[in-house]
Amino acid sequence: MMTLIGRNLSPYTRRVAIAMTMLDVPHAREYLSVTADPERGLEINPVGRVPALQLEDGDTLIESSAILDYLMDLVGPAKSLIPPHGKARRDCLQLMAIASGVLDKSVNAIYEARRRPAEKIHEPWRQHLLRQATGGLNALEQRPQNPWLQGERLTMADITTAVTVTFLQAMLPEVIGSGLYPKLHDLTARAEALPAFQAHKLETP
Ligand SMILES: N[C@@H](CCC(=O)N[C@@H](CS)C(=O)NCC(=O)O)C(=O)O
Repeated sequence: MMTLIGRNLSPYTRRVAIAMTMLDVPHAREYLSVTADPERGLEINPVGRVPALQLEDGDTLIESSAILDYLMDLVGPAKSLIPPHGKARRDCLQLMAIASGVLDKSVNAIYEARRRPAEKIHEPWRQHLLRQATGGLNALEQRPQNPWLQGERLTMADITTAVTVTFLQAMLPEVIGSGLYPKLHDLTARAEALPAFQAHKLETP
């Protein structure tokens, strides 16, 4: 059986866990914190990050987008949560890139504030990162929802957006403020009510 490595505190790991449950891909789980166990992080991933997906043939995949690409290929085009062709595929990958870009900037802003001694935090840089995260959130908020970002079928664009918003609500509430992104909050509430999201709730540190 495959093993997904990483905790649900990691939104990148969480989006893979949710997709695996939605797609009924059997898997075990190793709830690794690379902060607590950096040696194990480097064992499973040359750059020491989660998620990683250990396959039955002994290979280990890293990088959530590459792991998702593998999983979508495995389940085939009819079940895939990333549309297989054309404009819908391009659109899905772009929406995922915006949402994961928001995550990258937000995670870096959190590291800037929490991983440095107080006198070494460079507030202008943290603000720059938060402005970039806000740019991505504004772009996602403008996107119509019918009822999902790509129409009637939920895709990885929705999963990535919802895990991002939930992560920000817990970790950077000042950025996602409840009145600021009504459509994103609505989409996230609908997604978080789904059984696959409930099965992999965000952990808090
Ligand atoms: N682009 C990567 C990002 C993964 C990532 O940054 N994971 C974080 C957890 S949220 C991590 O392992 N951080 C530890 C570190 O970078 O030292 C992906 O999508 O898999």
